[in-house]
Amino acid sequence: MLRELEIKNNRLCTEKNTAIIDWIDYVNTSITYDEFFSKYINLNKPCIFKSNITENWSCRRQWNLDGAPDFDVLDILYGNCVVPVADCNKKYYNSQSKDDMEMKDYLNYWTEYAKSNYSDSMPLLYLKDWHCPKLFPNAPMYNVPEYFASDWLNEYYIANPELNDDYRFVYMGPKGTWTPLHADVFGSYSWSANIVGRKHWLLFPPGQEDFLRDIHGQLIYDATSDELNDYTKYKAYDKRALKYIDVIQAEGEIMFVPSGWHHQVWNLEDTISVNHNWINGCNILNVWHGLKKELSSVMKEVNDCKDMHDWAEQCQLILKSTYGMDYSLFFDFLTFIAKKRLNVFSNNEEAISFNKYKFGNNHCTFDLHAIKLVLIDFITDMEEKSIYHLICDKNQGHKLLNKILLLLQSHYDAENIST
Ligand SMILES: O=C(O)CCC(=O)C(=O)O
Ligand SMILES: [Fe+2]
Repeated sequence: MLRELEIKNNRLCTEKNTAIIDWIDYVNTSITYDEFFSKYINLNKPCIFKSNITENWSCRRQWNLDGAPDFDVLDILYGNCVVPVADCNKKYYNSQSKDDMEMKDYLNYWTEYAKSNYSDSMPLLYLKDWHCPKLFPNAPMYNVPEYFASDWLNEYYIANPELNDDYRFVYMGPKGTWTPLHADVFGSYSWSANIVGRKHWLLFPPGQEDFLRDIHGQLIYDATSDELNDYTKYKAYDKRALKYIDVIQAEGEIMFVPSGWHHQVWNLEDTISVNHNWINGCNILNVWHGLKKELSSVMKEVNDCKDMHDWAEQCQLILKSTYGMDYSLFFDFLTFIAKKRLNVFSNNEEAISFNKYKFGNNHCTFDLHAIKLVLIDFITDMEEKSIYHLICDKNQGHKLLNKILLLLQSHYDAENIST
């Protein structure tokens, strides 16, 4: 039985409140879907869900033995998997150096490291961005809470398994492992649930990261580093003016990280978390603006080769390899979500998420409205850059936009008649 998720207001609020907030709300499961959608997702404000939200997740019993990771169970379940592991003491560009490892070797390292009392002489290894839920689709270890169900990114990848990707991850690491300052991929949101242990978060409202850039515009790697006090390098840094949230997330709690908020995270003890990155109608414009900006800077970078016959294609290849997304993928993604929502009205189909939820008509209209706004600017940008025909075979961009416009118009007409 699918649970219907509906929102009251079907138009996107593009006027986000720009007041800088430096506190965080705690919410619990008595908040309705609509309330969470309008107060936190749409206004792009962080919050923490109290721990009862995860109390029925099977991984909270399976992976957790009296508040510590159950290494024997993890070894039995996942020992033979190859997992991505970062070395927290090795900086690689503005991130950590990463390698693959067998899970059993990682677990051996972890138990040895704990036995050594977290000795500085051993490496500090953090298993992160592991696509565990994709690898074990038939052994669901958690339920995606309804609040995070409007997740176009995972809806797209779960429905297209041939693409072999998604944004559902497990993180695990000993006390002291950490993630340097960053904002999430493509301007997505994230939610992160602690299955074992606690995390310390610093969250910076959008714009505050500019105080943490050096004179070349490069973001500092560690927001707590003394280097920030070097005025010749970090001219914009002003300790007293900087606004941020400093909070500890307890076991079982879920952190909602809004789009474009920079953050830095430490595991305060041996910790395991589940984390999704997600995109929906409230942040798709941010995602689009990020992609557009990135292509413009790629084009600028390789401007001296502009005479090459396949210059535009090469720019897309660079964009895909450095940013993880190019215009064709973005267009395919938008088309997929738009068609799912259009089919609700034209074919009486259901728009389903995580096999558990379906979106109500207002929600689908809201989604289509957001896609319309993006598509108009996307098509203009492609036409200006003379790449429309490269990305949109058979005029698909305009055709999709027309379908959306027709549907929305018929809706608004119906609304006006009934009011
Ligand atoms: O838990 C971590 O180490 C990083 C989590 C994170 O960056 C996120 O959830 O967006
Ligand atoms: Fe993140």
